[in-house]
Amino acid sequence: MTSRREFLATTAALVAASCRSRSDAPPAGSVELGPLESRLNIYNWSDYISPDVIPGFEREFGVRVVYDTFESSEELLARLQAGASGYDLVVPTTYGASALIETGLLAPLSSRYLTNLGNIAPVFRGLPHDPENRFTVPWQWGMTGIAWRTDRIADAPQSWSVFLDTTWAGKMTMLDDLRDVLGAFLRYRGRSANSVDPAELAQAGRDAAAARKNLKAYLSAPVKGQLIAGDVWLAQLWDGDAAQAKKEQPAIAWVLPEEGSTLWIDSLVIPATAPHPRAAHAFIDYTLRPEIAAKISTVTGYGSPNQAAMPLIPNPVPYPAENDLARLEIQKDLGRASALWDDVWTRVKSG
Ligand code: N2P
Repeated sequence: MTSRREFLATTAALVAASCRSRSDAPPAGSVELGPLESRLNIYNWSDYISPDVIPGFEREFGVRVVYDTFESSEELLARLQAGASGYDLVVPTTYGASALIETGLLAPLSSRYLTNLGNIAPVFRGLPHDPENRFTVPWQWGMTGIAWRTDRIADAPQSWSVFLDTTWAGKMTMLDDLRDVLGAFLRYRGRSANSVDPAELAQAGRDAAAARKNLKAYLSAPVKGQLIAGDVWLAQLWDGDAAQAKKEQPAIAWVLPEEGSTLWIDSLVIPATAPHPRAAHAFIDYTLRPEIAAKISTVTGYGSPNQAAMPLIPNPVPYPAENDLARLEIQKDLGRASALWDDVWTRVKSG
């Protein structure tokens, strides 16, 4: 069950954010940077951009872009925590951004180069992971739920317990993501997906281990091909990736389980060691243009935090309705308890 406290915490954060931004306080930093560099190195989640955006930016700005992708928050955080990565722009999710800010791994943004920042909807500003919008510009937002093949499974899955049921054993996958997998089983037991309680986590670990026996694999974005091919019938998946798969296989649907789940906002950030910070700002500002932001969300199937882009998107993801919000939590950085989560997850995976 979602407690009233959690509901209030999520909605209060969103409401506080929209109130704060109405004062239109200028973003904190406005340092002057050097001239535009001729290179830009981007590290983003896979399938998270419209393919014409990079060539469009390269042509207009005369900057050559190297674009690499990753599949999980852990992959991104490990890369950045290992030292100078050479990346100028990366896209952490909410809790990843908090962790990077707290460990001093990000450069503050300079608002003088971000002329299109005003296009970001008030509800996506001043969020708990970056209350003064000093380090992050929201890229896409989404939710974790269940994608399934309506032509193979008649009834929509309602609950995270579907992964504990043997009916579809061997035809199911969960995300290769500890926050999503353990988070789902915490929600299933009526707990917070941000729990740091050892007993609650141990239970989530036992549930995840039981579910693992029914899974074909842990697969994140790459599961789309298997859903389309019919090798997987039911997958824990993010809403936009499910929407992308549905474009190729209309029998794919996506649902938010009744016990609730997580809502996340992934942001563009600049690592403190970025070799090309001016080009990074130019790219952020380019993607904040309504027509570019609209192209991105049209292709990714994710929600756009860019309110000026919304009318240009054919089927924009509407902001979650109040009864959905009541079931959604924003993933928080777990601080020291991350080690506990890692431990539980390692045991689940090594089964
Ligand atoms: C897009 C990945 C979604 C990001 N393929 C999950 N935070």
